[in-house]
Amino acid sequence: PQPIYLADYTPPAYLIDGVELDFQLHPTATRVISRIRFTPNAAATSKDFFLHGEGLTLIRASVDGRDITPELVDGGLKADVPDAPFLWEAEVEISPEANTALEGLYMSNGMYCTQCEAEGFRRITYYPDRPDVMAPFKVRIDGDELVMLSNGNPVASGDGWAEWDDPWPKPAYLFALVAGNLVARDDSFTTMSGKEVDLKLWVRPGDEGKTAFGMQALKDSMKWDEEVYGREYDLDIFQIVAVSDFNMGAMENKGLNIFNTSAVLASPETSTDANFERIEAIIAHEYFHNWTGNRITCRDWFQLSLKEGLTVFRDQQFSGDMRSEAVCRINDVSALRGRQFREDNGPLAHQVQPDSFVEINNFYTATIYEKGAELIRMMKVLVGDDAYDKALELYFERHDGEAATIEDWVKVFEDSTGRDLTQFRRWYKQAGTPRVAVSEDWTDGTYTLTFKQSTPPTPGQDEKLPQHIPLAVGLLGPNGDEVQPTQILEMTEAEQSFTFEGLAAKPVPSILRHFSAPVILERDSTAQERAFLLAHDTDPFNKWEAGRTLAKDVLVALITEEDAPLDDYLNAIAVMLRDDSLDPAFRALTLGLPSQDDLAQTLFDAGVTPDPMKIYRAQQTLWQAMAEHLQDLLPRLMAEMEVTEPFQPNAEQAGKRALGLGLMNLLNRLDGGAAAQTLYDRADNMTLRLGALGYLLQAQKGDTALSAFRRQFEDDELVMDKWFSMQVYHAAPEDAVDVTDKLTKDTAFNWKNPNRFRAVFGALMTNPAGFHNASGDGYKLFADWLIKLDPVNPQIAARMSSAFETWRRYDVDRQAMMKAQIERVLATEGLSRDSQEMLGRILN
Ligand code: DPP
Ligand code: ZN
Repeated sequence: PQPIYLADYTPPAYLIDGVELDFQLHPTATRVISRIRFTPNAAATSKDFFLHGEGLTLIRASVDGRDITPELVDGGLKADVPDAPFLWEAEVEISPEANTALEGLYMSNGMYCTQCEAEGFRRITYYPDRPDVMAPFKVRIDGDELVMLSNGNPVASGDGWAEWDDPWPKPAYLFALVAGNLVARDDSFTTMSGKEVDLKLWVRPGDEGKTAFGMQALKDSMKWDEEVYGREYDLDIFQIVAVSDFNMGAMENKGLNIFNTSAVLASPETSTDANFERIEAIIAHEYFHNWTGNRITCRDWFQLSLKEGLTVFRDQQFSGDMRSEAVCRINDVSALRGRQFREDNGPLAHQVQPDSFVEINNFYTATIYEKGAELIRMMKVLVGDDAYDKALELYFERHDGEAATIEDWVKVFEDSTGRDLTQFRRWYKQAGTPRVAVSEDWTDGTYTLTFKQSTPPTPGQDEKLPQHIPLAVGLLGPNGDEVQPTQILEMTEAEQSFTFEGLAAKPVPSILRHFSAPVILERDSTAQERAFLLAHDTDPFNKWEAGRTLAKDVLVALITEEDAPLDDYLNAIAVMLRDDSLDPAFRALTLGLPSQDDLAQTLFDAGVTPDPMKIYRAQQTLWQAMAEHLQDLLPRLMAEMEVTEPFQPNAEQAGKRALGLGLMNLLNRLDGGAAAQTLYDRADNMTLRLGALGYLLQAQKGDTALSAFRRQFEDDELVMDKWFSMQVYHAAPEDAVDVTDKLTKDTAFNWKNPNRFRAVFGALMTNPAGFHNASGDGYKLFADWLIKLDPVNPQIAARMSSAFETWRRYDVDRQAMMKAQIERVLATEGLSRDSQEMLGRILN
């Protein structure tokens, strides 16, 4: 497959004044009639008229009313058209039912729906399917569905038809159509200028009881975007539709967001606290796209992070305001390290603004999203909060209605603050995670911190230049008082020193507070110093980080030296847990251990070949030691974490449940599942029920609960996803592959449904000791299923192939086995471009 290059960008030959679409719905033979008013683009360098189209049957086409026979070419059509405004009309036929890739117009549970980002609209009709062509859309839908929706405002409807009008020019990737048997939760929102907006959350009949939380999250998001960014909603109606078969979490189509059911449906009986939190964040994310993504969109897909990085940053700010900022930050950084650092340190590493791609769907990555958000966070730290607000004002003012670039974005910051961000731009163009090594010096009352940065080579980028890194640093005195409040040190050189004068004694530094830059900090430190920071740091992120590095050091020692002194760690954790002044959610996070994948990467970076079983056993050993060390504390603390009020999915209750369950993880190792069984039997919400089920599975006592769980929830797809994933996730390393294999043979394993597929195989990815079982069976099973899924849903197959992205970390036997499986998938006849690109990159 041929790559597409950013450097080859040229402006569109024709722009569009307006689009009218008529859909005559039919499961296997939908007709789409388009009327498009084109105008030659004065800025164009070519006059060639090309429309994208894939899998379309062209019935007829005309220009200004005269029938024409366009030349059908690979990926679209060409035609001779006037060098003046003209009307293009075409009729095509498509089969939504045959569309299993879930891109374009497809059917999910008998309901019509669309997914057009990035390049799905070309599967609906012939069109310049590129984001820099923006147009207002009018849509008419004919069909016998109860509810028929599209973007914008409703115009009129009758028996068997409905018309919609979206006045805001938009690129085709934001087009949406939904039709089916749906019911709505209705609400309304009054905007800052007093405009009343209808809100509708559409679900299948039976799911009405799971809509309240999502609706509240939407209203909170609308209010927040007004208060914090001054952004008001711009249509008479805002709609969300929940769809069972969906490749992504959700999609920000103008005025008609389409959501994976997992990203919007919620109830205490069926959703965990983590689900509620994720749903709130995704609803906010998609809503925020209305300004950062829709009103200002991307010129081309190389600019994807322009909208995604910024919108992730905005949703992170929102979650921080709605919940505990410190806890949200810790969770965001954990996710960044778990997914983005993994990506950045392996064969799939790429720039936040890539130079080329084969299949854009492979670039909806943690780097574009989460690292992109970190870059914006750093810009805010560098310019300051007020300057950030001013820059955003200018951004909206200058680029509203445009398809913009990342360069436009950075320029706005330069113009509004007067700062030169030339070096900062490297963050967008240089892949890989910088390492920052720290050393200190204390001489004659002067304290000096010296930082050295370097970024390891990434595929296609051997040479790395120094980055502009904001390092938030504070200093603590020997008694634990803060002697130097947080200060932003701007690092721009490969090596740089900063001095602090006037200190009475050698301080303990707290570096990279609030995780002020997406780097790996390398600092040799003692357990005592880490414990000191865990006890005294005033920055919650670094306080947690101190506990995490303490745990990591202990685990690495357990893995590499078999025996390790645990006392400093255990004592520090006991002190932390007993500290009632700390938020239970914070304590729960600090009680957690670094993931097996994180440990594998850490070992690899230190030149040690990670052994997945040793990593697994080290975790188990440490948990057992923690359980024994803390056993007197457990009953009292667990009792304190009981929530007596009725269930609320808020941060306060969620924190108590999280700590309660974290403690039960320890107790479970002492009582063999007894407390977990009691909890399972009396749980009245999914957080506790699922937590208890996990511990029962861990204690190999899960059979009864599993059957009961299935009986209770077998009609609930989202809960059954949990039933599947729990079994794989909690399977012992030697059983995980068999458990997975057996589940794929279950009658309820509807593998064409992305959520169900991910429930099973995503869980296997998060059970590294199971996946990397020395037999290689995990690799083989995984590859078998990628081969099976690829022709049906290439996007998901390609995404899941990242299970193999870390293959070079491991020992020669595992490497050989993984390589053989990657090559076997690659050799599959007719393998999608998506999977070819991913696996090809992974291999090289
Ligand atoms: N729906 C995806 C998102 O919101 C892609 N735009 O990130
Ligand atoms: Zn997004």
